[in-house]
Amino acid sequence: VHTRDPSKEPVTLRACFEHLNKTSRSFSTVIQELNPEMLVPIALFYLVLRGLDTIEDDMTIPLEKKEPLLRDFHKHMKIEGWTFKDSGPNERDRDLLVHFDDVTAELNKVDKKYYDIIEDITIKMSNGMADYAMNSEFNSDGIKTVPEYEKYCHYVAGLVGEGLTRLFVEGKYANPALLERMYLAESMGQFLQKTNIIRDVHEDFLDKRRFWPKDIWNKYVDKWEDMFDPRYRTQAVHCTSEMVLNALRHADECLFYMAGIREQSVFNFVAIPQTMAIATLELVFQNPAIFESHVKITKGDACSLMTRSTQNLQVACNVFREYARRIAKKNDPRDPNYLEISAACGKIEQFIETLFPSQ
Ligand code: PS7
Ligand code: MN
Ligand code: MN
Ligand code: MN
Ligand code: MN
Ligand code: MN
Repeated sequence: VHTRDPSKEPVTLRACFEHLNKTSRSFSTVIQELNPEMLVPIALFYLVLRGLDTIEDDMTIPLEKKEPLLRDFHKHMKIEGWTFKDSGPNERDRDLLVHFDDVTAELNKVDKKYYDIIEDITIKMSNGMADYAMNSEFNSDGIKTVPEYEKYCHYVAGLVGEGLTRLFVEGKYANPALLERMYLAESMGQFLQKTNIIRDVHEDFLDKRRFWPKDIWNKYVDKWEDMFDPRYRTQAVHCTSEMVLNALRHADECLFYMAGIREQSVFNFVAIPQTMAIATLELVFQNPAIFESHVKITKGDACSLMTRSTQNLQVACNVFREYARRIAKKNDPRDPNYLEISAACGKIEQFIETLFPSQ
């Protein structure tokens, strides 16, 4: 459809797309399929936030350095030639920060109406990340309550949803009514972030990081380490059910949000990560493997989800319904969350029925 012509691009923009490919996550592909108007602003928005997240995730940067680095990131990204070379050697996207001058050079060319949105979200996210980094340092208990957990997800993902929505509306690719219902964009981000936090539980444990709120896991085990002890597998799986239940509650608002998208490439960009997320929730549900390894949906499933997320809302809804049914089928009456999971799956199906009545 829309194809870039790298030979006509400035070297710094070409470099930005190479950085995007090297981050090699699900997003880089869907971003590059975006329409020409949204392509560069959203690619740069991604690289800015990826750079910010690389600093947030880096446990080798002492907090007294990390805090100002995060809080001043919106100033750094304005400075032509700014780079950061002190990421830990094992940081996955270290190279992006070493060559961040490619990003700053291109950001300075972005239309002001888009730049201001990127800047505003960067300021809010970086301060939120800094607050949490400070808190986990001084309060070894980390995230305690569900509202605290959701506030963290707001900073690192809900705000991305807000920024993207403002960009889409500015470009006339989404219904402006979404601006008056920003909680829908928030749900889009929460759904992705919560799924990521559930799936990455073991990897984050090895990194000595915990995002699951104590008020949830402490109902099942006394100490966080017990979640990874094979003797407590049943409790850990039941705890996962409560986390999955909490995430599933966003599903209907995600579908409602997607109804507000007015252009195919933007629809694909928002829908693919969401269908991947519900498939991932189904994969982690009742699955003890998440406590010892990195689980991932298969290439085949990912492929079929891609196809089914790039048709229209009705097809995407069918994907949601299918996975909601699979979750309901796997649901175990011995699980303390059984009734609520069952109700949540039913609610998703009902919501889809109101959007697209059968017969
Ligand atoms: C600007 C496309 C579409 C309305 C880098 C996209 C980490 C789960 O933690 O690498 O490294 O394991 O898999 C994306 C809403 C955010 C939320 C967030 C910027 C959707 C930095 C993304 C993405 C809102 C904070 C995946 C939530 O990272 O995780 C652009 C609408 C970045 C979105 C982080 C995580 C994304 C995430 P990790 P990943
Ligand atoms: Mn992070
Ligand atoms: Mn990360
Ligand atoms: Mn993660
Ligand atoms: Mn991971
Ligand atoms: Mn990690």
